[in-house]
Amino acid sequence: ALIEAELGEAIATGQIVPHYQIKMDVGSGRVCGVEALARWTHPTLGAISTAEFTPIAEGSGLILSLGRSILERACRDARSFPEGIGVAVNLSAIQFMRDDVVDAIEQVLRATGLPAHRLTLEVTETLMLSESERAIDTLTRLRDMGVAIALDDFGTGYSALSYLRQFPWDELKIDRSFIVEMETDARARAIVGSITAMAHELGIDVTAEGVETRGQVEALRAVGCETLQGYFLGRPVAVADLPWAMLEGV
Ligand code: G
Ligand code: G
Ligand code: MN
Ligand code: NA
Repeated sequence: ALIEAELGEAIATGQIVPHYQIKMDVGSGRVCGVEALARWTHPTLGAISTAEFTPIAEGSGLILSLGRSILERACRDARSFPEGIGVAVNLSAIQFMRDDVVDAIEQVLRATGLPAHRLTLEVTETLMLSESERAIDTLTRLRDMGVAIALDDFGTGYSALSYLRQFPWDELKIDRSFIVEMETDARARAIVGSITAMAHELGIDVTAEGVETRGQVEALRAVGCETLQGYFLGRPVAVADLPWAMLEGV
């Protein structure tokens, strides 16, 4: 109850800001992008879990101002990132289904001066469950603007292969639940390898999420997955703490 009451003010006063988790290119060991993840530091309660307040934001409509604030800050921060490094921002289905979503994103890009090609929007397949034609139309307009579109949490939910056929995703993010089993389960390795091969065949980049061990890095390298994200590479950190140097020995 406290959270709900304070969420609006927290958004307005900048208590909730994006932190960033790096993504690494497995071939070169270089940072190749970052994902923005909302973090709330409450003045007296300290850190409040994103998994806790995001559903409340979605249930109360505050997700619109929260989403806008995170997107704006992420685009502004990204202007100071090294050449070629873009930022990925999660877009909730509620934000996405607004009539003005394309205009709103265009406006943020204009206001912050971030070139569209340095922004990736991460969406989940829940968008496609209802009104999929409208969803595809919106995704197409965003992509035509130059924004990259990633399908997040792939492998959870229904993951109908038709989603891969219906839209030219730029990136597919394989859910952590598959990655965590890769060292011990040949079936998980086969699934991740097959998803990766299929995505590449379709011209889609693949990111493995939730990489926590060196063994997982090796297993992902072996199946040809080129981009890794997870605690093994780095936890989400404040913008000032982002490590841009090449990751040694990964
Ligand atoms: O980073 P973390 O585990 O705390 O995130 C929990 C969930 O909240 C994840 O599903 C993540 O995608 C989502 N999330 C984090 N930041 C944002 C955001 O800025 N916007 C939206 N819509 N979801 C976010
Ligand atoms: O839903 P989405 O994929 O956007 O959310 C990513 C979530 O996963 C964030 O909450 C982020 O903090 C979390 N995360 C990132 N890397 C790891 C990891 O290596 N292990 C675990 N358990 N969670 C991770
Ligand atoms: Mn995500
Ligand atoms: Na994800």
